[in-house]
This record gives sequence, structure tokens and C-alpha cells, in this order.
Amino acid sequence: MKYQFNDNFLWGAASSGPQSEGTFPGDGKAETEWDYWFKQVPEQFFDGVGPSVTSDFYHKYKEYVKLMKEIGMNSYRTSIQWSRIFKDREGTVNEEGVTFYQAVIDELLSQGIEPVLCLHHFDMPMYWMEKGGFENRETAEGFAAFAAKCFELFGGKVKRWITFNEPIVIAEGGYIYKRHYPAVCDAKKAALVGYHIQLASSMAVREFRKSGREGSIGIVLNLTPTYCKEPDNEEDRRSAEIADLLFNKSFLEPSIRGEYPEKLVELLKEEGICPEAAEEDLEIIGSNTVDFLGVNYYHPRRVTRRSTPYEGPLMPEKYFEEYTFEGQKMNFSRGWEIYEPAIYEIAVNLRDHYGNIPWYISENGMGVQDEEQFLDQDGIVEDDYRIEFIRDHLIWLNKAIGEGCNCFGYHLWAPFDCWSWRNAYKNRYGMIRVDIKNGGALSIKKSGRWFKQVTENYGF
Ligand code: BGP
Repeated sequence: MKYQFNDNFLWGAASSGPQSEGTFPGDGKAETEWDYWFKQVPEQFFDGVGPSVTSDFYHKYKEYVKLMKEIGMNSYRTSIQWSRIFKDREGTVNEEGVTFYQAVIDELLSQGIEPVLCLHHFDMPMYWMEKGGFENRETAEGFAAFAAKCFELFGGKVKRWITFNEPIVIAEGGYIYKRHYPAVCDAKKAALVGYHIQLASSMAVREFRKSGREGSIGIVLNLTPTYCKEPDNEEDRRSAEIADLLFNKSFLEPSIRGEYPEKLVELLKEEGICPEAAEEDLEIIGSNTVDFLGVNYYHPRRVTRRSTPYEGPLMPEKYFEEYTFEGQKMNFSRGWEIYEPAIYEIAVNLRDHYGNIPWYISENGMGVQDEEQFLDQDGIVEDDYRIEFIRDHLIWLNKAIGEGCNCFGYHLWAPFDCWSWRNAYKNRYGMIRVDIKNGGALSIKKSGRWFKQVTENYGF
């Protein structure tokens, strides 16, 4: 069986500024929440490894881009770090940062790789965090000013922009589950932060349109299709509906349709955590919807009604329990269920309920611990499991496209092994190995060679 994709398909991979570049003394970069947090609690990061070196993309970008070309990528998403462009809240430009991103963009273009640039990948500068981060509406204005500057600086060469990566993770990670800074558990703050991020995203879209730059602008959402254990049970269905409202529709609907789902607003009001929305803000959200969507898909969410009364702080878990799906084939990557058909269901949902908006897979990937064990005699990582993972997801994507779904590309997380927040280098995702323990030498894994063939043949 042959799985064919069209000639314009984006074949690539994604990383982000804070996870790949590293921070170096004297490069003019301001501190982010991650730099700051690591200094406070280094022991909370896997192996005590922080964001200061990561993959050293800052110095080695030419080498990386050359290898990206070798594995057949025609597009690469990364993020511009706000803290590298603006030194402070007033927007004092860091020329070294500008020069660096210009050089990266030129290098990518010279190798025939399209840069897809994201403006926020979990990396709030401390100068805004000190003001409450996205709890404060002013931060949204600050973000819009940063976005406008990026369109001015780089908009001539970059044609595809993204406002935010996984905005729900910023709200839940920082304000519910304590996985990100400021690591508090406060549902009211989480809702407010989520609302201001949406506002910031819509303001950035407005700035893009005002700039008159050619190209398109989108948002990257981590969509987790939600399945309930007993579809015949009304409470189970309600649990799944709530999970879907909180984790998927809370950004999907305002970003694409320009408005919040009534049911979500009702739910937040019932809990007394619905942010006060000014008419002016709702107008900005309503009239600045995105041109396209990036979908990060890793795993589905399986929920059932709570079997015991919930007594903790107000959290999504009040409404449902997550359970482990037992049944068909059950594989895990980094503790996440691997379930490829969900990619097809996401596609059909976007086709049937969101005006068939153009979209692409902006992240999908397999995190593997202790990958060194798969090194062969020549020092090449034999990651057949990753090849199988990508292939199985592409098969479902291909089926969806064949049925009229408007998907224009597939990006793996990640082109090369990179730093992952609290998990640091615990899980490896790349098609290019970074030998972290030995000075960061780079080598292409088996999956990289395979990916090249796929891109050359536009399928497999
Ligand atoms: C996504 C993020 C990425 C990356 C990836 C892998 O949610 O957008 O930044 O980190 O997850 O997750 P992890 O590195 O924690 O295994």
C-alpha cells in the first residue's frame, strides 16, 4: 500500500528557542521564568540540568541546519524568545538577539527550509512575570508590542507565524498542576491567565494584519481527543464534555470562531472563576481569528465520572477521573498512551465543525528514556520504534487528507534532542542525536535517514 502526500506538504520538525538555544553570558538576553526558577529549585529539574546550555543551537545553528537538510526537512518551527529581543518591558531592543535570529532565518532559507516562527513557547521574561505575567492584562499589551516588532524585523522573510504554543499548558502547568512557574494551584488565576493569553494571541493577530506583511498567522494547540469509558452513561458523557471544554475548546473556539463556547462560560461562572471580560477585549478576540491551526498531538484523554467525591482544591478533576484504557493494543511513550486513530478524529472534527480551516501537525513525537541502549556498533541510534510511530500516525493522517481534511504538513517533535523543561534531557525525541554527555556531538539517527526517504518520495 502506498501513502502519498502532495507536493506542497510541509515535512519537518519543531523545537523552541528556550529548549534549543541556551543562554550565554554577554549575549544580552534577559532572564525568563525558566532561568529564574531553575536558580531557585535546581533539584526539581531532571538530573539538576537547567536551560543554560540546552542543545547549544545559539552557537551551532549552522551545523544543525545542515543536518536538518540532510534528513529531508523542508520546514522548521522554532520560537523567537521574547527575552532575547526585548531587554525590558519598555521594549529596548537587544541587537545581538536580532542578529542571531536574522542569521538563523537566512541559514534556513539558504538550505531550502521554511522557517515557521512562534512568538511564545512557555518562556515569559521575568520583567513581565514580576508584574504578574498573564494574570495582568498589561502583559498581553506587552506581548502585542513584541509581536509587532518581530513582524517588522523578520516579516519580510518569514511567511508563517504562530502566536502561542500550547496556551492551555501555560494556564494549567503554572496555575493548577504546578509544573511550570509560578507553580501555584488556583483555578481562578488559571482561568484569568488563559483568558489574557487568548487576548494576547488575538492582539498579535491584529498586529500582523496591521503590519501588512505577506503570509499567514496561526496558533498551536495541543488537542487531546476525549473518550469516555461508558458512552451509554450520561455522567460519563458529561465528564468527557467538560474535559473537552476545558482542555480543547477553551482556545480552539475563540481562536477559530472568535467566541467562547456558552457551556464553558456557564461552567466557569458556576464555579465563580469566570474572568470579567471587557466588551473591547471580546471585540478584539471576535475580529482577529487565526488563518491556520497547528495541532500538537501526543495522546488522547480517557475519562470517566468520579467514583468518589472530590475534596481537593478546585481543579478539573472535580468533574472526572482519568483512567487507563485497556483493550486494543496499548503502547506508551513517556507514560503517554499511543493512539494513532485520534489524529484522524481531530482532522475530521476540524473539517466538519471548524470550517475545514487549514492546519498541520505541529508536534507529534516519541519521548524515549535511555536511548543510548539502542546505539549500534557505528554509534548510530537504531530507533525503529520512532520510525514505526511516525509511520503509523502518517497513515491516519493520509486517510484524513484523502477524505478532504485540510492538513498541509507534519512536524515531528523534534529535529534533534533538546531540553524539556522540568524533564530536562530525560526523554529523547530527536531524529538527530545530541551526545549530551560528550560535548554535544551530533549524529543522524536511523529515523532521520528514513524521514529523508519519505520526504523525497512524498510518502512511503
Ligand atoms: C510539548 C511541548 C514541547 C515539548 C513536548 C515534549 O507539549 O510543546 O515544548 O516539551 O511537549 O514534552 P516533554 O519534553 O515534557 O516530554
